[in-house]
Order: sequence, then C-alpha cells, then structure tokens
Amino acid sequence: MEKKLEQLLNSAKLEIEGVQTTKELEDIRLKFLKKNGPLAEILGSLSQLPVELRPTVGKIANQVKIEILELLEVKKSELEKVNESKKLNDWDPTRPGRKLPLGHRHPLTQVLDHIYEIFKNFGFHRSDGPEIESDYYNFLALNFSIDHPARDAHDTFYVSDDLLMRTHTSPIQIRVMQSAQPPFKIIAPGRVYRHEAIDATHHHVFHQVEGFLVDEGVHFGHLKGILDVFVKEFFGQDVETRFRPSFFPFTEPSAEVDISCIFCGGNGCKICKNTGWVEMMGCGMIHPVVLKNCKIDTEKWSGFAFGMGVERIAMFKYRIDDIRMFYQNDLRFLHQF
Ligand code: 2U9
Repeated sequence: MEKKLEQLLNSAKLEIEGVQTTKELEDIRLKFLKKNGPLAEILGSLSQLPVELRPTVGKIANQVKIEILELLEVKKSELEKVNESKKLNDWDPTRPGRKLPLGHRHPLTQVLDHIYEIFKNFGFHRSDGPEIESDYYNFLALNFSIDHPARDAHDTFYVSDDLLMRTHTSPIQIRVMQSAQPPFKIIAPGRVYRHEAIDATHHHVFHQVEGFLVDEGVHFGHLKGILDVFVKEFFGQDVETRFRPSFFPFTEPSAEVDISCIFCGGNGCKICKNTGWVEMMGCGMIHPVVLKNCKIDTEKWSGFAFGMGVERIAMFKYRIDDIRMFYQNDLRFLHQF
C-alpha cells in the first residue's frame, strides 16, 4: 500500500511538471483527487488493512494528498505568472487604438460660430451681456414707449417689477455704447426669452445675433452692402437680398431683409411658398433717440444695426421644420450635423 502511494505521488509530480495550461492542471487535480480517484480508493480501503497498519498508511495517504495539493498550487501560480507576461508581450503600442465616440458642437452653436466668423472678418468684435436685464436696458433705452405691447407680461418673462429675461440682445449694445466712445463695430450673440406658446416655429427660448456699427458718415447703403456680403458668404454667392420697409422702435428707417430661396433659386417652391423669397432678418439705421440715450453726438455719428434669429437661419439652411428639435437633444438628430 505504501509503495502504491509513493508511485501515485511520483506520477502526479511528473504529470504536474509537464502541464502547460490551467485547464490541464485542473484535469490533473480531478484525475488524482476526485471522489472515486486513486487516492480516495486507497483511503477507502484502509479498513481492509490490519488494524496496527491503518494509522501509518492513513498518515502517509494524507501526506501524499497534501503534497499533491501543494504541487498543484505552486504550478498554478507559475502558470498565472507566465500568462501575465504573455499578455504584456502581446501588447503592441504601434497598433491603432480603439475609437472613442466623440461629441461635436450643437448645430445652433455651429451656425452661430459661422455667423460670428463672417462678421469677425468684417472687423466686428463680439460682446456679451446678462440674460436678466432691467427694463431700462431692454426697453426704455431702446426707445420702446411706456405702453409698448412687448412690455406686457404676456410677451415678456418678468423676474421682478423692474427685472426681466432679456427679449433681445440689443441691451448688450446699449451697455457697450454707454461704456465707451464711438466708433463701434460690435456683434452681440446670445439667448433671449419671449413669453409665448411653443409650437413648430416658436420657442420661449431662442438665440439671436445682433450687430451694430457706429461711425462718421454711416448710411443705409453701408448697411445694405454689408448684409448682402454676409448673406452671400453664409448661404452662397448666388443668393440675392432685398430690403422691405418695416418698423422697429430702435431703428429709423427700418427694413426686413429677404433672401432669394436657396432651394429653388428664387423660382418658387414649397419652402418659399412660391414667392421665391424668404424673410431672414431685420435691420435699420439706429434711431437718433437711442444714440442720444447713450450720449452719442448725432451730429457727428450715425450707425446701423441688424438682428437675426439663429434658429430661423439654421432651420432654413438645414430644412428643419420643427424648432423643438434643437432642444430635445435627440442624438439621431444631432449626429446629422
Ligand atoms: C441697438 C440699436 C438697434 C437691432 C435690430 C432687428 C432689426 C430685428 C429681429 C430679427 C429676428 C429679432 O430674432 S428676431 O426676432 N431683429 O429685426 N434687430 S434692427 O437693432 C438695434 C440693436 C441695438 C442699440
């Protein structure tokens, strides 16, 4: 019996030494130590031995079991070390990395940046201002009468009696004119708020870009020229502009700017409702009252101003028929830009 145990240990030693994988090692463990394996068999047959031999043989059998378990454990950690270093050797830093999904600028930011870039090339500087404004900067300084309907709580979000969410970016320009001396060439982009119901073409939050230029001898021809070049840079060199008389409290004279439809080339289609023209922005010569409110000498200086809705421009450029798409953060929509 002792001889048998010695042979068992030796063959276990030999087999464990030759093992290459953890799977083979596990097979060997089962082969020698399983319930009905050779060692269990020897332990089970102890009862057939003479009583005086049983303790000695039983002790040797247990030692063999412990030794086999130790050999298995040592081999296991050897194999793990080999696997680790194999993994390191497999690592090839010259192979291309895994691509990470990258984000990009929101379509409104892209359009706003494009508009800003064009005016920057005309020599305009960007100014920003607070989204919560006083009645003075949002309305009074801009020549809105005390009873102007835009002042109504139905049209404007009030924070307090005198504070409101700005309804346009024009207050930025009042702040600029009151804090420095002309000439000015400023572009004022930003978020604006209007108290109105949301539908496919209206949102209570939207973005505007306004601009103004104050210098000596500035006239309506300069305004027409700069907006025509802007439209051609933004939409394409074939696109035409036309100016229709309009009214704003802060400009006189005032005009709406239409552009020839970029989808039908001005021939008439569904988008331009068969007119060949699409309304794109507003503009005018800064009202002398507004200049005087900013202590600017109207004998010496004059200026023009313009404004456009960024969502409206983006919707037209990319044929988006619902303004709410910009605010829903649906990745299927955003990935297209
Ligand atoms: C100052 C003086 C004049 C800015 C202007 C418009 C015409 C205009 C609209 C376009 C679509 C607003 O987003 S919209 O609803 N804007 O039509 N804005 S002139 O005139 C100014 C601004 C500041 C000190």
